[in-house]
Amino acid sequence: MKKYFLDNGFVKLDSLVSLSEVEKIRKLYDGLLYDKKRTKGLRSDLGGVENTRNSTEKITQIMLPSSIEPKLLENIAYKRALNHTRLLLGKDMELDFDMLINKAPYTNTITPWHQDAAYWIDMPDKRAVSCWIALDDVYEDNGCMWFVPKRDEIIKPHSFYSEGGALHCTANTNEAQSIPLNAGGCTFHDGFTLHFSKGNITSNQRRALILNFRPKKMIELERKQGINHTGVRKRIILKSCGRIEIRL
Ligand SMILES: O=C(O)CCC(=O)C(=O)O
Repeated sequence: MKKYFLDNGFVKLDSLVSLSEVEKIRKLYDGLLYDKKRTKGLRSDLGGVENTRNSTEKITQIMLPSSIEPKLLENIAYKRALNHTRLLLGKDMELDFDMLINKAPYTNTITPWHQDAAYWIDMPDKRAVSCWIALDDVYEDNGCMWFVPKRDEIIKPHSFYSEGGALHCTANTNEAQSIPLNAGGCTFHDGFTLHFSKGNITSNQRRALILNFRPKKMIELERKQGINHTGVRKRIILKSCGRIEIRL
């Protein structure tokens, strides 16, 4: 797994947790998904503000769900994802933040091609792992993850795909691979890996819990700069290379 991850920038694990653990997460997850009050300030639509205005969320993102529902942290998924991450990138890796991303039924809204590092501040130690855990069976038609096997550690110029929504970049995606998973399976990807998902054209939710890990020292550095991943877009810096950096 480690060699595959280091060579390609992503790797899949067919089963991170059992269905009974998935069921426990789903209960807490749905409690947050359907509660706009408790999630206020941490919730947005990656499909863009246009959807929020119409009150139909297409891609619901809830940052730091475990800060509202600490029981999530007790789930074995967090421990197992951390253990795998440490095997992939080192013993100093820690949980930086978690988030929920849900694609509601028939919303058919893509998560555009992007690299996660485009959302983050530039850090001297660039190691990072996102563990994307499927809480439903996922496949192309409901929005499973796609990855382009990685060749380098360059961040491409990113811009907003839709007003107030997700970032995107243009890239050669000829070699992209879709990664269907059963509920309880997961993928791990690093901050430079290009990824995307199609819209959900099915009658069910596509629920994912995402755990982001980075070196302990880099988390301390972020916090010193006031970055705690609440999703509040505090500052937008246009870098000379054209890259947009959004502090989340
Ligand atoms: O769930 C999705 O559609 C996108 C997830 C993603 O971009 C991420 O986990 O970095």
